[in-house]
Amino acid sequence: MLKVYGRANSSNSAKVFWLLDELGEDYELILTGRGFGATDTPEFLALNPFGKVPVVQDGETVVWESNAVLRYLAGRQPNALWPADPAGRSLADRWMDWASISLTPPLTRLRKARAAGKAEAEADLAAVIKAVEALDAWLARQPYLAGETLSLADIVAAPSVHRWFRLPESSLPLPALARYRDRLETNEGYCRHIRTPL
Ligand SMILES: N[C@@H](CCC(=O)N[C@@H](CS)C(=O)NCC(=O)O)C(=O)O
Repeated sequence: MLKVYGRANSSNSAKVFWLLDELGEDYELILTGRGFGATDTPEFLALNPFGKVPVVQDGETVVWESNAVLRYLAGRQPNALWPADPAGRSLADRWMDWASISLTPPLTRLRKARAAGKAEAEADLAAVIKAVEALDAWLARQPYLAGETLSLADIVAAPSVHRWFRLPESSLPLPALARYRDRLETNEGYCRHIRTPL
């Protein structure tokens, strides 16, 4: 059986748990990471030299880096979450990469700085607002990031969308993004793995 090393309150692990639910895949969860199993042991570092979760072990194959894990898992069976046609796949890939590069890092830095009472990282707020405005504009055209149905792109963006709506600045009028969040909240996996633990 597939083994997943991770923890529920890790956004990158949560993406993997959600996808596995969407795919209806059983897996063995090995609770790992802050507060759970150590990531600095020789055994874990042999799986992921960077000592981070999530990691997926599928027989002889070990995959780390959450978006690579999502692509690996979605690629094992045909499914609409990561379309097979190059154009559809590229659209999902584009938004996965964009969310991981342009949305999540400034939001993470901002949240950490605020939690530590540091004002200087407020510079990241401008980048976050630019990113959520871009999301709002895109989502005014279609219900999900890569089209009419949920895809890996939504799974990657969802933790940051959820966290955006917990910031005071989320009172900014971004109606398409708010409708998107409401749409995600109708998904059982989102509620279970993203909204509840993060
Ligand atoms: N880019 C990596 C980041 C992985 C990462 O930073 N994981 C965090 C949890 S979200 C972690 O392992 N933190 C240390 C720990 O839990 O011990 C990915 O997407 O998988």
